[in-house]
Amino acid sequence: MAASIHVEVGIVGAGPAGLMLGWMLARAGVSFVIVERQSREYVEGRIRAGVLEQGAVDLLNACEVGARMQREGLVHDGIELACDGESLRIDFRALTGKSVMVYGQTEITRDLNLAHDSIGSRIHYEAAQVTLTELTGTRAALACTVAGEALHYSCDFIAGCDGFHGVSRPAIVGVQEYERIYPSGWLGVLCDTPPVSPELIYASHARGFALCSMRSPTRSRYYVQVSADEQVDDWSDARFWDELRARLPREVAARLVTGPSIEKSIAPLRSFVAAPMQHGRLLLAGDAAHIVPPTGAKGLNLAFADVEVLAAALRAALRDGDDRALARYSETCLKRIWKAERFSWWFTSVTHRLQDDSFARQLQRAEFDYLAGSRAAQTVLAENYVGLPSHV
Ligand code: RFL
Ligand code: PHB
Repeated sequence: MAASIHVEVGIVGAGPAGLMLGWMLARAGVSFVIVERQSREYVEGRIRAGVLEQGAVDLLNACEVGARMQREGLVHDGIELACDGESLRIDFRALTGKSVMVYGQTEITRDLNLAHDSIGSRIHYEAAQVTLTELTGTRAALACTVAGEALHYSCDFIAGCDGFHGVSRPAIVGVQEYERIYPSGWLGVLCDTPPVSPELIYASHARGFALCSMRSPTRSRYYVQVSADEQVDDWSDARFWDELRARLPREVAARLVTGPSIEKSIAPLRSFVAAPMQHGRLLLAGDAAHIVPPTGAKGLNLAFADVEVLAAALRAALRDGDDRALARYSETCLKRIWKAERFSWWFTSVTHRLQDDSFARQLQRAEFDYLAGSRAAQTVLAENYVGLPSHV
């Protein structure tokens, strides 16, 4: 067996959580390795998040990986809600003094990978048979196979940043899982056409939810709620555009510019939390520990919030010999996570067609009317959407 190499932190997964954690550790002078199951091209091409909270924007800037986001990202001061053809603008800036940034996850992973390239970080893409062992020993072991070669690392800590389907969470002994699966998914289309509106539109309709989003002034991202067992192949572009138009206010539908889709996929809707997020020398971060339905645009933001806490805690443990923040890691993160779970669940329930009963639809109508007439209700939505401060 090949000799094992010592690194202070072994990171499993090169999604936004793993890449950002590695970058923060590098800046703190902590040695690390990242092992990723997929290829770099695959990870950078995965179309997912589009909206960053101020906290995530601040983190990218503070870590000096925000320059392109500052140039190319779109600052949004509000969103539009639509219900059965009526519209209501939620003005984040007026209600909270904050805004959000539209900047794709693909761009963030690209920026982070380029930053890692510039310092020669050790990242193994296409790593197979990733295993974590000796998690409660004096050193944990991280092993994998890359291009047929077996690699062994001994680590002071392992960060499980390997998403919902990774190997890290199952390694936590006595983990408790809280879950809600919705009977729906989001069918998403990416298209090189100008966005239908300068701000995002979240539309609740008797036929189901729809979202108009974007990546740039010339690239749009649209979603329609579909049933969980729907197949992408059954959705031609024409069928998608017809369904989207049917769910949008008439004047919005009339100005929608359509074009050939450049990506089309279905994402399931799920709420999930694993607790605790740590076991011995293993700590989970991001989607490995929690999933939210995408309605609140919280997943990537939560992943960054975890990583910010984790990087500081690892640094304190490894550099100052102070384990206290690390011992409280799960407890610290779960407070924020549960608030984001609550908001994402609420926003999903009031905008999606989840039950086929007229009572549920009338409640959604009442939520919309209440929001339209109450600044307090709008502030609740706005302060959650832009991101709660870390101490709340
Ligand atoms: P990721 O991105 O899933 O990365 C995990 C990485 O681990 C790798 N991996 C392994 N590596 C080694 N060994 C193994 N055994 C492994 N198993 C897995 C995977 O290949 C992968 O590269 O998790 P991470 O880093 O925690 O990041 C989380 C975010 O990706 C996710 O929360 C967001 O995309 C969620 N999300 C959104 N979040 C936002 O904050 N704002 C948004 O606007 C937003 N929109 C969205 C979204 C997610 C969506 N989908 C498709 C679920 C919109 C959609 C449609
Ligand atoms: C996106 O642009 O992909 C997006 C925007 C807002 C959401 C979810 C996804 O709530």
